[in-house]
Amino acid sequence: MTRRIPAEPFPFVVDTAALGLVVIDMQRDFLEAGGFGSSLGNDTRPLRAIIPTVRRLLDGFRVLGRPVIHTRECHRPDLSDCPGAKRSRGRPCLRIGDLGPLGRVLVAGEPGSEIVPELAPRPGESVIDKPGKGAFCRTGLDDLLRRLGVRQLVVAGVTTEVCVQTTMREANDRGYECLLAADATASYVPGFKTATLSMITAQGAIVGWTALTGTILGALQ
Ligand code: C5J
Repeated sequence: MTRRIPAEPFPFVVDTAALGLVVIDMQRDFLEAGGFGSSLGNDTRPLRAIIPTVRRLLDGFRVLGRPVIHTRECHRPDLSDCPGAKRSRGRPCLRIGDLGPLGRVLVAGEPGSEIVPELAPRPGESVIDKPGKGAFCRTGLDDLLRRLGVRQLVVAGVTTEVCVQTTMREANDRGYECLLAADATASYVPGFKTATLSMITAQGAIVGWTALTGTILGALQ
């Protein structure tokens, strides 16, 4: 069934049988004090503020019965998938792999790498662990989406200008169409979010579309 979702820069025409939801990195390491994000000096509150909206989007897709995919940015315990250039970047008080209040920073299986409890994946939902910022880089996401018959993505999560935008650009290059839920994504730096939404929709949706969660769910019902 085809639906028309009012969106920027123009309506997103969706084939509901080809639609999936991708929720990027809503992990304790990014959303809680003591995690990776706060170790880089960030205030985590803007990220925590979107939890109820992401939950609304998740619940909407669950009711629709469309595929839900969660991603987590994390590394193997031996850090063999973490380039030195990534580990050494910035001046964090904790580096990737160091032991912090949420366990080892950005390491799979540690408490900090888990998705916050309010948004915990349900049985049947896919979870993609990714070593990079983009969810297609060294993961099985492309294969998974093809298996599921998904060609159009609603995207949510954090942070807008890093992992969300990188994933949307990767998806775009692979032929997927992406609609970003503008109130279900956040950045530690609010100005970066605003700029990213503009970049995505510029030049006739060069990366994708944006719309509010209520608008998306309203059009899909
Ligand atoms: C960052 C992410 N910001 N999930 N990761 O390092 O955006």
